[in-house]
Amino acid sequence: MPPHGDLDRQIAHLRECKHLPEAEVKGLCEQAKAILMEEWNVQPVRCPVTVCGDIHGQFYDLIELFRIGGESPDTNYLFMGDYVDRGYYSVETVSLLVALKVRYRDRITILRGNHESRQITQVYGFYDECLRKYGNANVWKYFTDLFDYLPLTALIENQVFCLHGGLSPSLDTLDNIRALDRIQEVPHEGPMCDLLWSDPDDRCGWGISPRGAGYTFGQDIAQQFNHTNGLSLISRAHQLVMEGFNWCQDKNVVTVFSAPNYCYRCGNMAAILEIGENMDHNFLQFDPAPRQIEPDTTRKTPDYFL
Ligand SMILES: [Mn+2]
Repeated sequence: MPPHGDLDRQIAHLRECKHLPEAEVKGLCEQAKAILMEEWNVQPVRCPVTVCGDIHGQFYDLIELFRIGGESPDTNYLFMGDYVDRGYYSVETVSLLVALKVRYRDRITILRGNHESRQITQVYGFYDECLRKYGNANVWKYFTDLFDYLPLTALIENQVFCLHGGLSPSLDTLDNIRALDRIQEVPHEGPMCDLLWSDPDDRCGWGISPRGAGYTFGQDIAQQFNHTNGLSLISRAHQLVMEGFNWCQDKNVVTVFSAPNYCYRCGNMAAILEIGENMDHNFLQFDPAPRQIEPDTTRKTPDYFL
């Protein structure tokens, strides 16, 4: 068998939206953990790279994303979190992204979103989906233990700062972020929480977030952060935007959202952001992939009981 035979077989299997056996998920997460623990809180990334926002278990739309943006590893990818919850295929989605990370570690960067959390996934679908597809919570535990190792942010060519949510009043510099101990569950408050939960806002300064976690930050905050750290742009995800991408704060911040027709009912387009050889920006928008009838998610019993 070729050196990556097992992994290539797993990736081919996952691409058909078939989940892996529990033992194979365990092995995959062990390999991924060894890779992610070598990565940084501010993971350096080279251009060209294609930056993607929320996926939320919409597996067939992830396949469409790869069709539009180029297959991995031919295209370099940076995913800004929220792989699980909401959609019907969190297991297959996160399994495929983690398998691609293990197979092509320098070609794909996967950051942590606020949904890559034990607590959140117990409320919004991933936990229930694992129980339904595996009959126990082991796979949920393998993945949520792995999520603690995901990098919090990435930095493309020292210019474009990428993260899931936004800025934190406790973090003025990239070095402040580099000093965080990230290997833990997402806390309810504090700098690590803010990076995964905050949103840009039309008002100046810091504001209370309606989400109940993180903050809102104004253009003045983003401008100061970019100036202090020599950045040209903050690229983030986390918010539904109807065109799939949205410039705000005088182009100091861009939101990228990559789940078309979010939750199968929001009617939005998705987008990805290509950053080229010369750090040029190009957005690719896409509509939902055609899909078969979705499974009945009210069913809580494992498949093999049927
Ligand atoms: Mn989010």
